[in-house]
Amino acid sequence: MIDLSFAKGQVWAVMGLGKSGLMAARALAAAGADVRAWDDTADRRAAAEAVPGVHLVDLTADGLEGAVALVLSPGIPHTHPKPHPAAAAAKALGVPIVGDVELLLRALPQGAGARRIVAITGTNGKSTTTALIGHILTNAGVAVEVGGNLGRPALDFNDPGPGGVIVLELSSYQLEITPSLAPDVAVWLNLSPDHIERHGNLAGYIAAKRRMFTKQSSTALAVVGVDDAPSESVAEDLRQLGRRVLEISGTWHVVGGVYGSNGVLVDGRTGRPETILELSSAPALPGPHNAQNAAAAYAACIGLKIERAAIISGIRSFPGLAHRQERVAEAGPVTYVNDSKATNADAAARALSCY
Ligand code: UMA
Repeated sequence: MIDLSFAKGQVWAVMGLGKSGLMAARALAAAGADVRAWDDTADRRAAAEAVPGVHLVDLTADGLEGAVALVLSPGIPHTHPKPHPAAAAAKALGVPIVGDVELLLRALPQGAGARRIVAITGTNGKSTTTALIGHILTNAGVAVEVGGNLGRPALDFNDPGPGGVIVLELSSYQLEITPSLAPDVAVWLNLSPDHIERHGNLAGYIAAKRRMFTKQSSTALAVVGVDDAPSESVAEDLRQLGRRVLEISGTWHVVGGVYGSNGVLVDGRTGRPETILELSSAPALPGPHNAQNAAAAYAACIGLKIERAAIISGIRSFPGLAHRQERVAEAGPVTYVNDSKATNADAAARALSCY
């Protein structure tokens, strides 16, 4: 669990007691904060009641007075389709709304010995790319913590220590409530319409995702997939701002970038494209969308100065994710594949296109 001792003696409010909220309440209470927590579901409140130092207070009424911030679970709306009553109350009182990842970032040491942050977003492929980067780094002997939207809440991490890396999958919901985010390597995979009900329209969804880059320094690296028009605009805008951009693709040759094309992963950064590996040697990464994921992971790890040989061996030995292109059985000529982690039609289409 992350040490949140900066919050000792302060009043913090936590709305939503699912995976991320319950962990936030636990971590704040363990640090000696006065934690006021609430969930609209009685079962979830009961789970929190057992945690020493966590007080159940209805945050939709007057429980927010004096709170440093409201830690809102990512699945709870604060703008569209309409703000949850606790979020509306926080806005009325001027109490900032943050997410659990914000608490993680505030807890980590800054300056010399700062932990390196790799953040991954995009409509599809985030979980695979996050897990793949984590696997490559572990394989290369780097101390690493992996999670976020992938499933393991950020405050469940252990501090990887100086030189360690934190790899975070971030959804548009999380990006909206993580104002301190300034990743050393930011990975943007792709963009297609999703979660429109939560962001009002496509522009709102894109704006939430773009928060990935808002506070990145000019020395940090932005890895951007350019296989769709909105993502190409992101790369162009970042270049105009003077940011370090490394373009990636799963389908076509990107001049100066990293790409998977015709079954091979190619590093074209020097202008003289070099073949990195045959993608068939990475059995857990079939199809063009996984070529993009492999290109993104390669580019991110190059940005972290990992040896190329270690990256290649990590891509090859990646075991894949459960429920994502997972071969579960073969019966005669029929192979059964579990891809139930696909959360939208586009993701399911990408998976089917491999066969
Ligand atoms: N709740 C209320 N009132 C409401 C709505 C919800 O009290 O009006 C309560 C529920 O009763 C529940 C809690 O809030 O107890 C749920 O909060 P949550 O939906 O934020 O879920 P968590 O369990 O905290 O899981 C969250 C992420 N969920 C969402 O973003 C919806 C998980 O991503 C993430 O793995 C987890 O934190 C750990 O970081 C899941 C997801 O579906 C996988 N993400 C979306 C996606 O990938 O498309 C964005």
